[in-house]
Amino acid sequence: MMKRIVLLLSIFSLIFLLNACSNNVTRNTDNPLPDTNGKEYTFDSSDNIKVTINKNTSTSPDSEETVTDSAIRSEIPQNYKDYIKQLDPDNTSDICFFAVEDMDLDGISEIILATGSSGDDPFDNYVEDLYILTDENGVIKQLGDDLVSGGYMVYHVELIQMNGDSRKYLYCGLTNGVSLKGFKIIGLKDKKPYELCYSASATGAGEDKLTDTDNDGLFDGYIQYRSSYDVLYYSVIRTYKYEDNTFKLVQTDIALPDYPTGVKDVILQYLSLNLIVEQGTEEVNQRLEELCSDKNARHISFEEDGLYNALFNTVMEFPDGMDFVIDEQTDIAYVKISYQDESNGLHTYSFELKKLDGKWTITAIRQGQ
Ligand SMILES: [Ca+2]
Ligand SMILES: [Ca+2]
Repeated sequence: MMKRIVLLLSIFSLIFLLNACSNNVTRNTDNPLPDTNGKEYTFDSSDNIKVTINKNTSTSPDSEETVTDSAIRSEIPQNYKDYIKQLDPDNTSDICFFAVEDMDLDGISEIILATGSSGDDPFDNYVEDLYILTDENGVIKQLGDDLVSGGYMVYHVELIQMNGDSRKYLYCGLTNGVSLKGFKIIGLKDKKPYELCYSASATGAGEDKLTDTDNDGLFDGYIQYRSSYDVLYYSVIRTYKYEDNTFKLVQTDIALPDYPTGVKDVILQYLSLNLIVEQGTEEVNQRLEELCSDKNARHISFEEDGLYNALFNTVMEFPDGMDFVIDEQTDIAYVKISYQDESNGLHTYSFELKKLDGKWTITAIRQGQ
């Protein structure tokens, strides 16, 4: 009986430690990951004993779970603490994440340790160092470098699993502390950490989130919300899907403005959508077809032609935009545009437009004329 009480107390203290350190999902403050609905995460200790933690509640694991005394450690081994201390002697932060997990499924567990304060609120948390270590018969080694690097702060660390992939990955929530949330996912291959995915807007504004569409705790993709200058201030949602160990863009959705009335605005909207949209939704593709009926124009790569800056300057009414020469008649118009790319190369296009049912539509685009 006494042994059982000690065991239960140990389980509670381990749960408390892991919850307090890694991610307190019972707090409903802006959780960066979708609700995993009580999914149970398994931490595989170096003693090869499994301890299962129910993330959504602070109750003890089910009675039938395999738990032994040796696996229940309410403290992180001192030699791990000593090891990371000598990696960064000036770091006085507490350990905020600790897990033992065989990330790459090679049969050897890795030790994941982070210092700082990691929780759900991106603006209150800060991860200073993040390490993946190995412990082979007491010999501790670091795999790769400190995984906190790059321009954005890491505010959250968590072990995750992707759909159709039994390996474990390290999710790092990223923020600039103000207007941006993104993430990177770190995997392990041949004992080296690598970035499976990095998704955070370079503009400092945007929100990127992992998705778990069937809510089974395995992530199947991610979504990027963008509305800054990188997407010409349109509201854009890009959806990526995880397949064959890689993320693929499957859909771009845009909050479409009204159909433009003027000749110039039809061209500007067509060029803007053309630059922003890849894998558009049906609605977005339909708008593109309404704006331009010239099927051959689909093959023109305005992106390769360095259009973005000139288009941005034109839309924002800044200097160094595109030059327009417009010959507009009753229901037909001829427009020539020219602009310089960043290397001062000159580009020209000519457009023919027709007015059908009161709407201007581009009927032909010719390059270099
Ligand atoms: Ca391993
Ligand atoms: Ca899923």
